[in-house]
Amino acid sequence: MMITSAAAHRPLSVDDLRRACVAARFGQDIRCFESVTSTNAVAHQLATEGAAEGTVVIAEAQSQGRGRLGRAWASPPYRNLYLSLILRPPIPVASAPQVGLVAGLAVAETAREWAGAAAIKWPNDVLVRGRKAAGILTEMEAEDGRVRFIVLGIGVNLNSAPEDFPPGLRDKAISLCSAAGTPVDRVRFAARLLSQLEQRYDLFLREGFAAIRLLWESLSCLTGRYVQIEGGEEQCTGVVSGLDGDGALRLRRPGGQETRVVAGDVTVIGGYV
Ligand code: BT5
Repeated sequence: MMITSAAAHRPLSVDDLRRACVAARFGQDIRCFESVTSTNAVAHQLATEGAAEGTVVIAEAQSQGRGRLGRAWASPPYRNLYLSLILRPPIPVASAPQVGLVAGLAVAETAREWAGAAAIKWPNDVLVRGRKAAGILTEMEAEDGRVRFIVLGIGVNLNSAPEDFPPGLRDKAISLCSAAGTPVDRVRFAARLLSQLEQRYDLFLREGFAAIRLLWESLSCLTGRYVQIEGGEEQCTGVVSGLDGDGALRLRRPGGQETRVVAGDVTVIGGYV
């Protein structure tokens, strides 16, 4: 795909994003900022004030971009996509993690349009050539056992060069531009992502997680891999056999028994070669 680097470095604007956006609901209301602490923090505030499902917050830079468990998300300015989407799914709290998996599928599918080899690493990282190109942070507010709203925070490395990342991340992170060898038009990417997110989210609401599971598994880079799980309830190793009906990771332990993992960080033993 030939994209001029002028398009890749065009500043993000609400007008351009709205014009490019073909999703029916996601992105109809877009708030675009030069710099914020975290797009998730801004979206959370808007959701608390009653912002509608589909409202999107985008920033050129984040001073406190965050990952899971208080980790930081490196957010160099003007190169990438830092986006938060407000969702109000009519689902019980226990099903909320599935929304993160739905998002991981949509991000990976969109990334594949630019960098063919993108894969999903449970729960919802997107990797290209074994390096992380995108991460997702799902933050939820609940009421009476039901989801009140979810803020879906998505960071995608689109045009970062290796030197834009902190030194400790340079051998772990990658941008789609580095992978594909051509700059990524950020407006086009954001519009495609919102459209894909809406399509997969609607499928999930209509038909349940079963409709997502096989699509997700077809893009998983973990199935059949020997992995170590850290955090969550226990630390363990085993071979990934797939995704359970509710989105938990199924693991065959060295003794042969099957375990379900509902939370934690996965490391592939021996890497991705
Ligand atoms: C995530 O957390 O991967 C979720 C990242 C979500 C970021 C988005 S940006 C828009 C929205 N607003 C926010 O404030 N956050 C969301 P986790 O699985 O905990 O991974 C974090 C780890 O990924 C870090 O500890 C680093 O090792 C690595 N990392 C940090 N920045 C990265 C980057 N830009 N690219 C690749 N890896 C990165």
